[in-house]
Amino acid sequence: MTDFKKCLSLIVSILWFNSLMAQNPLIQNQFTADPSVRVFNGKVYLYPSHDIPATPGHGRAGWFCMQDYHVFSSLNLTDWIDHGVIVSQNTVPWADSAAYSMWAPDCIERAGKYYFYFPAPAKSGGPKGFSVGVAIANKPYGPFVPQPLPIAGIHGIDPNVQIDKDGQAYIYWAQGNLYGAKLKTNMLELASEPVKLEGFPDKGLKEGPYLFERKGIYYMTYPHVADKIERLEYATSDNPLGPFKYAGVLMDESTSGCWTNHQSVIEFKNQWYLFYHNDDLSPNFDKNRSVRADSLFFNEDGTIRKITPTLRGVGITASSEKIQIDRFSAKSADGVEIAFLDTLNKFEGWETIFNKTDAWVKYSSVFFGKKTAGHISAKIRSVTGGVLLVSIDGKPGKVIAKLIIPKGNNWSIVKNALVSMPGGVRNLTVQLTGEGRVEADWVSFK
Ligand code: FUB
Repeated sequence: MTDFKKCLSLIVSILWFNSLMAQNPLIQNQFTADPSVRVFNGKVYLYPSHDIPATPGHGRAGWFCMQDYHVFSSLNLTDWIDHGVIVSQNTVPWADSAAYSMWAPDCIERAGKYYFYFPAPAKSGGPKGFSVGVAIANKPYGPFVPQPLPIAGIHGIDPNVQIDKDGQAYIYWAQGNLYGAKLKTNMLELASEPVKLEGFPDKGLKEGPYLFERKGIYYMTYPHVADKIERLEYATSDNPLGPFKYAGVLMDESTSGCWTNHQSVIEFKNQWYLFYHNDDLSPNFDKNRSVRADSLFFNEDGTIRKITPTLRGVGITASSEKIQIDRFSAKSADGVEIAFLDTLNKFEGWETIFNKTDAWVKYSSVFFGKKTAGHISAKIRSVTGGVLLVSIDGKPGKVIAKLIIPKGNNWSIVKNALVSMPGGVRNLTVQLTGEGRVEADWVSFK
């Protein structure tokens, strides 16, 4: 495809589908969990589970409730396009359409076809527990055609498929422990007897296997209940089916208490990333989860540095977008609160509340165009009135704008000329000067 056609197809897809921009969590207009992320043809595709709240007659209250899968794509890890539903419990011939248990999926490409793997309980008369099905498409975003039957020989959840350098495909899944087998080249049938993978901690639930290879080392990543809730760990091997050797913790247990976590790892444009989930948009019910991403780094010896979850996440934010400073990279020790804009509709997102002199938040990696003059605008309110200083490259750094917020109870858009318009990718700091209480939804530069 020529560059012009690629550009046109991106514009068309942005107009036709839902375009979303977010830091962490990545998708903020619906719940997403169990991210399996792939790079296909230079684009990042996110295949998550789709949590929904159970309602009478639809799913079990207080438990996971999932009836379908969406796929999302991104060229830059900041802007995501929702391509809509690709597989639903109502369209899989063998699946129980009343189960609401379309758990963690995966997708892989082979010879120009895309194979989407998903666990689900079968209709009555079929195998008990979870089976794993496959749906096939010619494009990463579908349309996907579900196969008439699940894969024979697999009973469990959280399928993960990898194709090794020699072309051999492997499928992994979980059933308390982690299991694996070879797949035939049709990607639909097992080519070897399933084996229980060895080398992981004996005690505690393990699920969500996700294998990747780097420099000849096979990394098996997985959530594990080492204590009370899941944390992310990894083990390594020189063979896709092990035995593996426990290598450490990728991410500690969620500080908000989300019981599950679930991960995938990709390299995109020479940077490695961990995708995982937490309960950001549903802090009181951890079965309605949201997908996040953070950068992942290897040590010289091939071990992975433990990842600290951030709100800022990954990717570069254009200065002309609404910059959600509540997804900060750093903040002052006190004087900053983050709150939902509307506790009855958490999909509205968050606001930053500055309530102490000199309180600040830093938001990294904002891309400024090459203009030499411009304006800042911000959605803001302040019951006391107050002044925010906006600076780059430090705290306070070089001040580029001052926002004088009049006293009032309502949100308004406050606008001011910039002292100077920076260029390139810069780190932004927003700081309260003097006394007062100022609430900010976003800031933007034009
Ligand atoms: O999303 C349902 C289940 O929760 C997944 O299959 C597990 O990995 C856990 O995240």
